[in-house]
Amino acid sequence: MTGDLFGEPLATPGQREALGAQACVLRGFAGADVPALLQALERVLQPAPWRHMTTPGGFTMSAAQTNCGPLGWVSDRRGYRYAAWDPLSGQPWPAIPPAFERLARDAAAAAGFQGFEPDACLVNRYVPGARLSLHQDKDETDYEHPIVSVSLGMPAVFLWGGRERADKAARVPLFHGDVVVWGGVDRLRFHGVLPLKPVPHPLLGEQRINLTLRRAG
Ligand code: MD3
Ligand code: FE
Repeated sequence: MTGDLFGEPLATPGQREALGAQACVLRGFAGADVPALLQALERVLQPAPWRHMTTPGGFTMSAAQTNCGPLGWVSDRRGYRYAAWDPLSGQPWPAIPPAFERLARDAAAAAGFQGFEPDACLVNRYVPGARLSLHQDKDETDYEHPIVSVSLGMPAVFLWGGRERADKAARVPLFHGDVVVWGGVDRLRFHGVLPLKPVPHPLLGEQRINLTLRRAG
């Protein structure tokens, strides 16, 4: 089912799907905020444009990335880590736009995590064929805080695994406007994104953009 807001297809807003005891999809939760999020993203991209980072193993990531906030996630031959400076510009990352911060706080609260104050926002951009292989998010200082992820543009199939890499992963479709909140016992679950299929989105064309807000430091 789709809702339609200014010509943007959205998942039926207000539906909440549990992925685990402390992880849930808030369908269409970004709803009316989408234009403000995209405008704010344009301002982040001016000082901190998309780039393809290198993994410690020497591979180029298929998703392009950037960051905003006091800390940004970076990867290169030396490893994965959070850094206060953009290695491309040598400048601090741009600030987290208020529209991102508000949405993250509201979504976290709706999922039962009060008082979420992110200090890092990783932005991933997928084009057809781009993917994210199964991994855990373990570069943050404290796993007590939830993670809020906002999906924009083309749909993707999210892989939702278990606590061991070998655990069978469920496939969860994520649509434009969906917000996912993960925390507590589900914080260290393995997860990934299947290669994107080319299904152009009316607003964003052949791309999927994912905002991932975290408390990293
Ligand atoms: C599930 N990004 O950047 S949403 C990542 O769609 C990442 O771009 C995906 O996985 C994307 O690390 C997935 C974000 C996400 C983040 C943390 C999680 C999903 C998670 C932690 C535990 C379980
Ligand atoms: Fe992740």
